[in-house]
Amino acid sequence: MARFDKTVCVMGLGYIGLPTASLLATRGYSVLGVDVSEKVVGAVQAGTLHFHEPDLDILVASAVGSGQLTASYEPAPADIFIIAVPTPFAEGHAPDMSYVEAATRALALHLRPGNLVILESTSPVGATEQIAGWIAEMRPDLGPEITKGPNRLYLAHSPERVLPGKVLQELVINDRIVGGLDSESAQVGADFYRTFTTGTVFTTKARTAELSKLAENAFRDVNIAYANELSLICDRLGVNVWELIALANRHPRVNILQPGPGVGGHCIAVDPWFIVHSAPSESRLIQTAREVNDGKPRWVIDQVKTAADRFKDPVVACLGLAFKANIDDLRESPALAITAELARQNVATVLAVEPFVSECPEKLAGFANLEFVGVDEALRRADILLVLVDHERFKGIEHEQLARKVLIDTRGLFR
Ligand code: SAJ
Repeated sequence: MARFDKTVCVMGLGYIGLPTASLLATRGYSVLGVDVSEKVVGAVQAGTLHFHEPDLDILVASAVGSGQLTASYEPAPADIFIIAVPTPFAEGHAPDMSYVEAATRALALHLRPGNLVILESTSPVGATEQIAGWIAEMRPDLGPEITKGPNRLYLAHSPERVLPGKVLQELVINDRIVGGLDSESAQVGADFYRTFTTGTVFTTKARTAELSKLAENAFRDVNIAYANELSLICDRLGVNVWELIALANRHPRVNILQPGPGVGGHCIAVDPWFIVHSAPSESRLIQTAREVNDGKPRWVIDQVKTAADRFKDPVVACLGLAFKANIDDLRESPALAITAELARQNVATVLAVEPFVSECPEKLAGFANLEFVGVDEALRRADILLVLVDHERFKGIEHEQLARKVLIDTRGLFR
């Protein structure tokens, strides 16, 4: 395997930064991972994981064990800087760039001429230009224009596109877009990605790369909204939505996605708003899709309320809290929100089940009418089974275990 004598500083050791840092380290780069969280830095220094992602534990242990990956709270001089910090939304769905700004200002102090700075965080259009502005402000010594002259830097945006649950495969095999502030930046960035990915690396302008990432996630959101809207229509018309979609998808040019309890995660439920925020009157469809998906949890709660009315002291088992199948990620999870809301509104005694999490999540703590239990206990005690996540573990539930229970299956697990 080729080895690279370059140093990389990865800002943010989360769901993207940590896998990227570990992969680079095992490819021979000397990598410093930087994070503000004590828990995260401590875990990485010990060669362990602070979240679940298939096979990542082995990669992190090997990267740290070999001495190629270290973790710290502060950046240090390097050849390449990667920014992989969160970009949530703030008030009014405006993108919150404060983490990107803090990371940029921290690394700016360590920049040297010829360095490559890559923004991987999903960002609104114009973010890479903003980064250039912050660096220029911090480092006037680099010249009036930081991507020109003898002291020049290379600045690019390369949006991450990996699917949680398949991060390690997709980091390597996915095609990548590298959008530079100028064509040299794009080229230098692309050459870097070609050293550790097998997909095709495409170069473009930074703004195009930024919008491409947002457009990809908005595309998925709009398509999921279509499936969710169909599920409401089917319910009204007495049609099984799962059968309907399976049959419609037999058409050679139709590929409808699956309805669910709503859209979660830190990406699809967030990124479309960045488009809406920057071009509100032109993004009506994208906005409506967001509203349709955000409205789905309410509809599910209403279904549970209707079912609960049939029992004297109803017990509802909420199967799954993660935002999607076979992961432990609870961020922006509609399953978690629905479970909390059922307890808050005292709709029933709530049995929360999440095989990927060992302790009751903070958001569910403190409800007297909620218990965090295992799947078998939930199946034994529940009057109403609310399937919120299609975890593999739940697929083993036998039909006899559903007898005499009301089944509300938002994922079509028992279609
Ligand atoms: N969902 C449905 N029905 C479906 C598919 C998904 O309800 O048919 C729900 C899921 O349950 C989940 C949400 O949508 O709550 C999002 O899940 P996902 O699997 O569609 O996507 P993420 O958020 O895990 O990852 C997405 C991916 N983007 C696209 O597929 C366009 C991934 O490639 C990106 O890297 C990631 O966002 C990101 O980080 O932006």
